[in-house]
Order: sequence, then structure tokens, then C-alpha cells
Amino acid sequence: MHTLADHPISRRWPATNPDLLQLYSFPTPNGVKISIALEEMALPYEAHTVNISGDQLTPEFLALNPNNKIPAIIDPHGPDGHLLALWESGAILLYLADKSGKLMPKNPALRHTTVQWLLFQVGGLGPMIGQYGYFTKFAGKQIDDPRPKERFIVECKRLLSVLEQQLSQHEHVVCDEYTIADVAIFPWLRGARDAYNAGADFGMEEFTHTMRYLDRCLGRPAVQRGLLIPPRE
Ligand SMILES: N[C@@H](CCC(=O)N[C@@H](CS)C(=O)NCC(=O)O)C(=O)O
Repeated sequence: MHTLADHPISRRWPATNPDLLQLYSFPTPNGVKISIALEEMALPYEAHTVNISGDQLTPEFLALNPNNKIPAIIDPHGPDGHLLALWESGAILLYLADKSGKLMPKNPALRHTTVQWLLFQVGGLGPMIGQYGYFTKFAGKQIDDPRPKERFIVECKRLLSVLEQQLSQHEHVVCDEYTIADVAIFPWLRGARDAYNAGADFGMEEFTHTMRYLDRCLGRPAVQRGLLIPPRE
């Protein structure tokens, strides 16, 4: 597979400008991480809406991401000038930070700390808030047994307290630098508060540093743009 035009994804989501990095996504907390990062880094790109009510299960999308999840990208000008297809938002954020030289500290120790907080989101905060959402807003809310919901509330509160401790001492999660770790984390805080209405269950208002941090991040112009990309259609 050497060109974007050869890739099956182009049959369903053709590129208008095949020279640009292509984003296949939906404006969920995982999806907007990548549009926000691209906006912050001022990398030119073209966004395609993959509606997760079924588009992610089409053969064209599965040819790009066999794990049937957004976001995914294709960079026609990847390493050594070759096409690079990538999925998993953490991997994409690391790639974009490398490509742009932005949102990643130059200091080696802080780079590792950035990866640490990125993985805290990808392996902890995101999945736990996502499971809470399943058991409170989606199909799982019909389950009478209170234990799944209780378990995810306890775990989300614990993760929020870890974040709160860090943000009580620093402006952003990696000391005072705004990094890809922030871009991964705050969309999930917003999702918990605004999409899942978890404020009361998580006692979010008590995490004062975290809530102020969320508002600071949401106030960034690149974030405001990225939150709306791609359109839901
Ligand atoms: N670990 C993945 C999670 C991605 C993910 O869960 N995406 C959701 C939307 S937020 C999705 O595409 N769901 C569709 C499905 O599971 O079929 C990442 O960080 O990229």
C-alpha cells in the first residue's frame, strides 16, 4: 500500500487534498484529542467524519483500523516520506508531537513524565470514565445491580484525586508546560462533567484545581476549534 488513493479508506472517505494528513474521527473525548492537537500544532490536515453508530465497522474503515475505533490518521508524508497509517490516540499524539516538535518537552525527564501522564489517561482515566458512562447513560443503566456503577465511581474519584494532587502544584499535568498529556486528559474531564453529568457522582466541584484547569484548557482558541472537528454531520 503506497499511496492514499490505493488505500480502501479512500473509497468511502476520499481525500479532497491527498497531500495533507488525513484524520478519520468523530467529536468524542478520544476523537477531539487529535483535532485539538492538530489545531494546537498548526499542522495542515483534512478531517473526515466517521460516525461511530456504524461507520467504524465498514470494511473501508476496518482496513485502516481493525480495532474498529476512532480516531485514526493517514499521513501521506510520514517517516522517510512514506505513507503512515496510525490508530490509538496515544500513539497518534506521540507521532504528531514528533512530527511538529510541539507539545512535548525538550527536557528528557519531562518527556518521560509526559508519556507517563498520557498513559495514565489512555489506560486509566479514559476507560474508567467511559465505563461509568456505559453504566449511567447507555445500555448498562438498565442493569439493576448497583455494583458496576459504584465500582467505576470509586475508581474515577480516585483517579481524579491523583490528578488534583498534581494540579494543586502545577498549572498543567507535566509541571507548567502544556503538552500532549493535557490534550489527552482534559477532553475526558469535559466528557465526564458535560456529557455524562458525573459532577455529583464524582464530587467534581471538590476537585477545585482540576476544574479550574479544565476551564483554562477549554479557553484556548485551538481547543475551541478542535472540539468541533470533524462535524457530527
Ligand atoms: N484506546 C482507544 C480508544 C478509542 C475509542 O474508544 N473510541 C471510541 C469513541 S470514543 C469508538 O470508536 N467506539 C466505537 C466502537 O467501539 O465501536 C484510543 O485511545 O484511541
